[in-house]
Amino acid sequence: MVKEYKQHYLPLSRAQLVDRLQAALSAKRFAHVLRVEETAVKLAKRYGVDPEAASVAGLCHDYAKERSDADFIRVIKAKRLNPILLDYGNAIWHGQVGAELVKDELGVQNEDILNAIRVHTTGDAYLTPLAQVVYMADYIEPGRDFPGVETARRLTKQDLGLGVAYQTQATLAYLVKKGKPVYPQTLVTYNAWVPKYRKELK
Ligand code: DGI
Ligand code: FE
Ligand code: FE
Repeated sequence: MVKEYKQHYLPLSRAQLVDRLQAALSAKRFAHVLRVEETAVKLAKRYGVDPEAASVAGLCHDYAKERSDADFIRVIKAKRLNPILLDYGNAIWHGQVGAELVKDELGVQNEDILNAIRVHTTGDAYLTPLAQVVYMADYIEPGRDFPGVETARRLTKQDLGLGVAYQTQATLAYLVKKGKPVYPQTLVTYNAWVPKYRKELK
């Protein structure tokens, strides 16, 4: 576990950051965020990523999840983010737009951390090792229970990129099955990661 931060990724101690998250989130989501942090730190140590960056990104990844649609729409317009975001909703906004709230309200400046938060739901063609760690920690944290989660945990331990490919394939299949709108970046992630790992995913 990361107890106190030695690096200044944000102007808060870990304890202060945890308090801010507790105030911003339901008890259930707050507990999820703590489990994602723990899982992200473990994966970070395994894969040579800075555990403090993994801690900050894991804690902050769902910071904005309970914000109103009006808050997100205001940020999309004020910061002139990609207007196609307006065709989506909270599922996409809490990461892509939520990263802006993490920067402005929590004071996180590190671009790798902000980007890992931005892409934690959709992925991207290129994902830094930290972004891969957060994407996978969110999916396999010990509170997750869905068909395939054990496979996801095993593959992620074996090869981080293979875990990314597994989650990306499963998420796209789920969205298609449910007839949900696919954010273009989610398709970009699929094309970049899934064919490359096709043989190991069988
Ligand atoms: O915020 P969490 O629930 O912890 O996890 P998350 O940020 O990975 O969100 C997962 C949800 O987001 C899951 O229900 C699938 C959905 N999602 C992922 N990609 C897309 C998407 N929803 C839509 N509509 N379009 C996408 O491209
Ligand atoms: Fe999320
Ligand atoms: Fe999450």
